[in-house]
Amino acid sequence: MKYNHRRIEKKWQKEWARRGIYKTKENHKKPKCYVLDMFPYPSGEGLHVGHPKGYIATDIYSRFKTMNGFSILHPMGWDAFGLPAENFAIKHKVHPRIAVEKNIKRFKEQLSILGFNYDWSREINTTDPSYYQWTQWIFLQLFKKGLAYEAYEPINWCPSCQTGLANEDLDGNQCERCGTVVEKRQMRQWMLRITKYADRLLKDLKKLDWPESIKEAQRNWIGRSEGAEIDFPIRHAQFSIKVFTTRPDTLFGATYMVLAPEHKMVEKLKSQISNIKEVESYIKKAKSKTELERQQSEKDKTGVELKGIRAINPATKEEIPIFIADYVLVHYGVGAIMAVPAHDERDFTFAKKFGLPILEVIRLDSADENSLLPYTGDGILINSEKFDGMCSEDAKRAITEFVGGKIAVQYKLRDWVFSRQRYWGEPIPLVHCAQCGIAPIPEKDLPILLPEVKRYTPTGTGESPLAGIAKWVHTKCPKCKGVAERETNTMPQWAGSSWYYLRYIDPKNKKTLVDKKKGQYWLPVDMYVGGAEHATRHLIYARFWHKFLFDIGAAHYPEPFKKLQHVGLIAGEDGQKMSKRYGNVVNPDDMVKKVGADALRLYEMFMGPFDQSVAWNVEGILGPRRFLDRVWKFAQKFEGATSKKKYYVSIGGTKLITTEENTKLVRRITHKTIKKVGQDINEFHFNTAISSLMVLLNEFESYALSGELFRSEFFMFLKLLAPFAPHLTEEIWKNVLKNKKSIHLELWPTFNPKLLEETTFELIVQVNGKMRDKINAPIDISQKDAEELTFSREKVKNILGTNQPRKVIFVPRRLINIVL
Ligand code: ANZ
Ligand code: ZN
Repeated sequence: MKYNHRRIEKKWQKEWARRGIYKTKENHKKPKCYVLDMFPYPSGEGLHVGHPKGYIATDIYSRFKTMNGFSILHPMGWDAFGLPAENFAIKHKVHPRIAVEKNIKRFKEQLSILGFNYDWSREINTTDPSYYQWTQWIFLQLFKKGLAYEAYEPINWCPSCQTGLANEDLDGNQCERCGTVVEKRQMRQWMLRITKYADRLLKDLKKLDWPESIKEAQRNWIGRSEGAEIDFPIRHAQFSIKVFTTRPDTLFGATYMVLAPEHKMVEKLKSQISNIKEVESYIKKAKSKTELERQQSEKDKTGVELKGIRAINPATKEEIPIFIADYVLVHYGVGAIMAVPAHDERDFTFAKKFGLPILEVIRLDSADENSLLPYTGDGILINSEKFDGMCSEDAKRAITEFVGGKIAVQYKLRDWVFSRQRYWGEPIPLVHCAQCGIAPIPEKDLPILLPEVKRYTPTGTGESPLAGIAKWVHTKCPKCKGVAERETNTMPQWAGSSWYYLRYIDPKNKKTLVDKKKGQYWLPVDMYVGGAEHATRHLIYARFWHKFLFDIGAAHYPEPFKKLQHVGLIAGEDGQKMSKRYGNVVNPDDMVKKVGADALRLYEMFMGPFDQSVAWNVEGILGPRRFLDRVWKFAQKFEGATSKKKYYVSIGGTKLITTEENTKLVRRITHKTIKKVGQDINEFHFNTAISSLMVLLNEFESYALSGELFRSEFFMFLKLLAPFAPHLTEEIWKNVLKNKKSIHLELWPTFNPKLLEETTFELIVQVNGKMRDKINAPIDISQKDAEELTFSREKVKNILGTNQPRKVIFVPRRLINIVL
């Protein structure tokens, strides 16, 4: 019989679903393993072969864990609110709800043909009211704790998507969704106080088993700096201007001061600034630049002096000039700096351009006369009066104290701009009442349903389309029962994905977000797999929400995702990103039809190291397919073989001394493979796991083998292959080997450590010192047996021809050299 993947795969998928073998078994006595994929947003284009790579990995991993006796939670769902779904709907002129329904259906079909072990009874959809009811509930809790607040600061505005965006939604200065350069726009918005969690988000990274690169990205995004705030008095004035510095040890070298153009002191000192026209025109120009442009204007530093006013360096008591310059950002630190041109790159360039004094106060070695400026490292103080000779470390504290400054910590992380002026999102559950101000909707009235509308395209006025639905907007205030208006902004696409993994634990619970006992059992997620592009977006937001939910007792572990693995992309055959735009998309459905889901799964895991990107290769997939054909063919030898009957397997391979020896040898390799494949799956080294399975099959095929012994080795092999090729192995397991239970409910084979000890070695065969052959030989083989083995090899016979060896040199456990 031929290996007919179409027949086999459909059949088992149906059978598994009918028997519910992948339904989560929540046995609290067993160890648990929560395996999670970053859930997809169901785009209209469907899946290409790159998308399932991570899903194949979690499928293999969770099957492996199941076979190792764990209770497994391996769910799937849809992240369906937000801009991508809405932009798709607008482009194709269908209501987002309809588009999302249709796309989910298509995605689910595509996933189902790959034979995944998802427990679909736990499927969630972020746009389902029974789900977003709880997203709204979380918002209410944030609001009640003062962590959600209204603000009017200028925020990022995408003129194409026509909505406000968070810093995390940008790629540099562009909208991450559509690539348009964002503008700053002052508007009312809802913010979440993520900065309150900055320190914990940073500290707890230590607890996580994540790739170092992702932890580092989060550290940089949070951007903690320790330094000091120091007051610089203003000459002839009653007040001073505060600066934030990480280098108080350089204070004696502060030869001027720089304020952000937006700094409120400029307005306050206006009457004393003699060149106010020039100053104001500079401010106007600076405001039109994006933050990124301002930070990047590295080479050409611009600025204007505030003529007529001067500050006093609190250490030297000398008067110094004050500038405004756009390289100082208003929202970082306190929006003002002391400039130390001798020890800061930016200040150095600026001072050179404006001819300002450069005073060296730090040297690496106080004896070194010609150090190159700017020197930005720590060192020994000079030109700093009584602090001369002190090291930077000590001087930081001493000088801060000396001038009455205070230790301060700054973060780059900004509060999260949480409102969108778009239709397709969770309504924010608040009302605006003339009497009571902002009033939260009572929990019992959740969910606040997203109303059906005819027009859902953005208004462009800065208002959400919901603002146009008078019937929906006008409501009663829950506090005073008077007339009130609903909040019309919606939540960003990140809302639903910031807590979805919690809901899978208890998806149908109507009373609470997640039952406490269940939460305690399943949390944290043990293995989370997804793209690295989420490093400073989803993965920061979800950690923030999780910590908040933990604080209010709604989640049951301080961190959501204990271990994280990132997936390397699969590129098109041309090496470019796989996309309709480049016409290089490979469709998984076609591949499954052609070579089968098992071969596709195997290929994607075999292509290269899991976390690296690789290009698709049409030929490449045939290798794994041929491997499966060989497994199939080999299995046929067992047709009808019962456990009692002795039988003999040989594909005409080398007969190594005796059949018993052969079998022992193969048995040992099998146990080695058990160890290796287990380790590899645990570490997500799927490619090497597969290659050891391929090697093992080669061994099976190339030795004459016999007896009971071998039958159990082949069983083990199949179990090792089962997570990778679930359909083929199940077919052989049940229909060829006549087992009753599904192979996927079997226990993972254990290896016998004794068998791992080497009993053979690779005997190198040389003729006149040149390597000609390699033979697997028993470790204690005698010279006589080794010679016999060597001279019986075809290769060796051909080389020797009629020549008689002059001498044979044998090095035990190494080589045999035939000298002619
Ligand atoms: C004096 C000084 C001397 C500085 C020196 C550095 C080196 P991080 O590490 O990124 O926190 N700074 C402070 N506020 C700023 C703002 N709003 N815009 C631009 N730059 C600002 O950097 C902290 C340093 O960046 C601070 O320490 C300050 O310059 C500058 F040899 O103060 B420093
Ligand atoms: Zn946009």
